[in-house]
Formats: sequence, structure tokens, C-alpha cells
Amino acid sequence: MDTENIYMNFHIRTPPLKSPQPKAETQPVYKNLRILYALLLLFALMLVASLTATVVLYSWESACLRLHGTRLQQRHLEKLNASYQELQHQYRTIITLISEGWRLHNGNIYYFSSVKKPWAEAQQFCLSKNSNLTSVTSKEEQEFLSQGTGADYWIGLTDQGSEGVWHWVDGNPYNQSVSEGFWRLDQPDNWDQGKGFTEDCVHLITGNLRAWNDANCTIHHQWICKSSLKSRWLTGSPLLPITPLPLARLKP
Ligand SMILES: [Ca+2]
Ligand SMILES: [Ca+2]
Repeated sequence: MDTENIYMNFHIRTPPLKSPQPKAETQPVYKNLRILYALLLLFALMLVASLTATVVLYSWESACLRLHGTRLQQRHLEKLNASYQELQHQYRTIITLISEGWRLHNGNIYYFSSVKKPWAEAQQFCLSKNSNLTSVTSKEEQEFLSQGTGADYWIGLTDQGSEGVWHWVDGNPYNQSVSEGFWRLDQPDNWDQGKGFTEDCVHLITGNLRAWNDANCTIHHQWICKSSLKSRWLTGSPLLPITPLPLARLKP
């Protein structure tokens, strides 16, 4: 009986087996965590990708700006070089002309010949020097040209082609009102000298503001050439070959 009771008591004290936890309560937690981790990982990847793209774009833009700046600097240096060559050309031209006897005056440069030629040959000489027989477009210019006493020069005024219609060979317009006070008394008269010749070319006799006389174009006179410094600089001069300045000289 005792053994049987002991067995019965032992059997009775055996703790009851725990019932398994229902799986339905833990699965949503793990699932939410996995989603959260996935979202964090995705966010991290997106952040890294954004930073990488920003760095790449910044580097590329910086390289483009440096390249653009270099090109602008190169263009600027080329313009400076061209300006320097032009100034050098102008300087050489003026020095050469002055050494040949040309005179600078009020933006123009003049040549007073010492020898005599007919009017057409005098104009050819002027053309060969990138100039024309002089025009006179103001009282101030007339005063400059008529300085001296008695010298006699062809100027670039003619009515060849249409009697009495005066024009300047350098293309300046003939101003009747300005020019009236520059003719000598009773000139122009187109005097034929009784030999069938007419007077279609004008010479200037220095020493008086009223200095012009029309004369026969075949007469030999000294002459005055004129060239505008501005037009000479724009068109260039054949007097001096210009050696291009190497660009490298202007580089720092
Ligand atoms: Ca005439
Ligand atoms: Ca005359």
C-alpha cells in the first residue's frame, strides 16, 4: 500500500505540461522588424547614392568651369596679342613716314614733295604711299597747308570730267561754302591760255589763306599727299611688313 501511495503521489506532483505559445502572436513583430531593417537599409543606400552623385556632379562642374575659364583666358590673350601687333604696326608706320619727311597734323599725316610732277603723276605717287593728293575740309587745315611763302603744290581738287563740278580725289565731299574763301581772287577761271588747254586741277600757293588756283593739269608742281591715320590703321600700310608676335611672349 505504501509503495502504491508513493507512486500515486509522485504521479500527482508531476507539473503539468505547458501548452505551446500560439505562433500567431510573435510573427507580426518579426515581420515588422524585417520591414524596418529593409527600409533603413534602403534609406542608407539612397543616402550614399545621393552623396556620390553630388560629389561627381561637383567635380564635373568644377572641371567644366576650369576648362571654360582657360578658354576665356586664351581668347583674352589672343585679343591682347592682336591689339599689341596693331599698335606695333601703327608705331612702325608712323616712325617710317616721319623719317621720310611726312608731317603729323590733327589726325592726318602729310607729305610735301620737294620735286615737281604733273597732277596725275603726283596723285600716282600719293597712291603708292597709301594716300591721296590732299583734300582741304576746314579753315584750320587750309591754314596748316598754306603756311610758308610762295611754294606751289598740287592738291587733290579737280573738275576733270565735268567742268565746274569740283571733287576731292580722296572722296571727301567738296563744301562750296567752306571753300569759297580759299580760292585766289577771280579763281577758278578755267583759263585756256589761248592754246586750247583748260584748267581742271588745283594748286595751292602758300603764304595766303586764299591760296587756290585752277591750272592746267600737265604743269609740273610740287604736291601734298594726305593720309588719315585712322583709315591707314584700318586698312594697313604696305610700307612695312609686320612680324607676328609669338603668343608665348604674352603668357605669364
Ligand atoms: Ca576746269
Ligand atoms: Ca586759273
